[in-house]
Amino acid sequence: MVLDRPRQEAMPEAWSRALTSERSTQSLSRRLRLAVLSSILGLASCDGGAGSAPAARVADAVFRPPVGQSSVSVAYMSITSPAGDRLVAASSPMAAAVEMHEMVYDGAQVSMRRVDGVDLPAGQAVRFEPGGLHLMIIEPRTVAGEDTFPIVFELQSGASLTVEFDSTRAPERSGGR
Ligand SMILES: [Cu+2]
Repeated sequence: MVLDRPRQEAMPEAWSRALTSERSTQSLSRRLRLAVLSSILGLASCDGGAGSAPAARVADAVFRPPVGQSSVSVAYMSITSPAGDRLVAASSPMAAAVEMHEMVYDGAQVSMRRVDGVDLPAGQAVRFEPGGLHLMIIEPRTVAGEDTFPIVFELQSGASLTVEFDSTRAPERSGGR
């Protein structure tokens, strides 16, 4: 997990500016939200280069190790893009492939299928979670002692985003994909 320290140090200044501002309370709340947002953004590392704003914010990034002999595992997250964008690809240096899947409910039948991309409406959290959208990791190479698993996302805007998923949780038991 990469912490963006300059961003975090900028927080108190943003707060004091917000608190001394003579503008409307709407402006105040917007400034406060920006200050809180900037502290959260530090949780996801980004390939966008030093100083540029991350293309999207990722929270609750959890990688579930494969169960038993399975060569496939699953990962979940919540992703929010400040501007309208679209996830168009996912990969990992530690896996043969990463696919975006959705669950399909047809009467009593439940199956999953691969999707080409996932829309990210501006400012709206899109959740990858059990029973819905999820990330399917094909042939993950997990390393003993490592507590994160990297997944790289490509966005339609051209940005790419590297997220370290927490891999310390227990394997998914069954049916959650
Ligand atoms: Cu799947």
